[in-house]
Amino acid sequence: MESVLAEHLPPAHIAPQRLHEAMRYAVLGGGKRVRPLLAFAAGEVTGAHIEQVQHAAAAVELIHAYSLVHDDMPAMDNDALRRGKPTVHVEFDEATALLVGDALQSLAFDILAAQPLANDAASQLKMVRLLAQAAGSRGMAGGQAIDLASVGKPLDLTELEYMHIHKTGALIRASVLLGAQCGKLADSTAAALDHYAKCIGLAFQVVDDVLDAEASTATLGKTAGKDAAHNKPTYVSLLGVARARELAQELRADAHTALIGLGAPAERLRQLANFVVERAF
Ligand code: GRG
Repeated sequence: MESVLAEHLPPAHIAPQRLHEAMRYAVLGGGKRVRPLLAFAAGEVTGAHIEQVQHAAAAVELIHAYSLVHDDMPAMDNDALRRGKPTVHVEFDEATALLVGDALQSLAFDILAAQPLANDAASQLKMVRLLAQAAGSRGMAGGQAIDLASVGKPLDLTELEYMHIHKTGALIRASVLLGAQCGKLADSTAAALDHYAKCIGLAFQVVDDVLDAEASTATLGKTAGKDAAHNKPTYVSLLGVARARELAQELRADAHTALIGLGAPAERLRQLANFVVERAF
């Protein structure tokens, strides 16, 4: 994944050098790469070629990287540390960070349009639209808008879940479905993968909330304890750490159940559900 991303990103010596340098800084050398791993694992279920999945995986990771760059900016979360490094607007400047996000998003769609990912043009167009919808106002960007509007407000569990299904879940779902769509995807498999993705998308966020409350800044590579400091509604603030951990386990069990009919090729998806719940960073 690292080499695929490095190849897709414009070289830092090509103009505009500072923007290209900042794009590479934002994407390379950090991050768990959970979304690409999900795409590769889902591709194994549908017999997709890795040479195709790698481009879909890169596109999703670029959208994710853009969202982190923008989320860290002063107008949003205003954070100075990401992936163990100064955030892009701190290392470069705010205007550059804004452009980095814009350019990473464009590059993601360039890749989806340019690389041969599916067996026919109509399927590939469907993939472009899937990512566009996952990233847009009815997906990740919309979830972020709800998040920004909810600071200091007492959300209930249903409202919290709605926000996270969009903010974090939409892109995780797109990672799984895009990887799967690089192969032959039957409707019944798509439904099972969709359910799996929804469960681990929520589990990912529940664990993120627990880690924000319990892990250290050094372990996370980003500022810990921000949710409580900003009076943000989270699974931990609503349920407490112990119940939030239980909920993550329940979501993992649901995710595993969704995979039962898919047999051995879904083993890596099973393992990734474990990773999402057991991760310490
Ligand atoms: C700016 C449109 C826009 C959206 C931002 C993703 C996001 C929406 C905000 C990030 C803030 C945040 C902490 C979200 C919670 C879960 C999450 C997405 C964490 C970061 O993802 P990881 O843990 O990060 O996969 P790495 O660095 O490992 O890739």
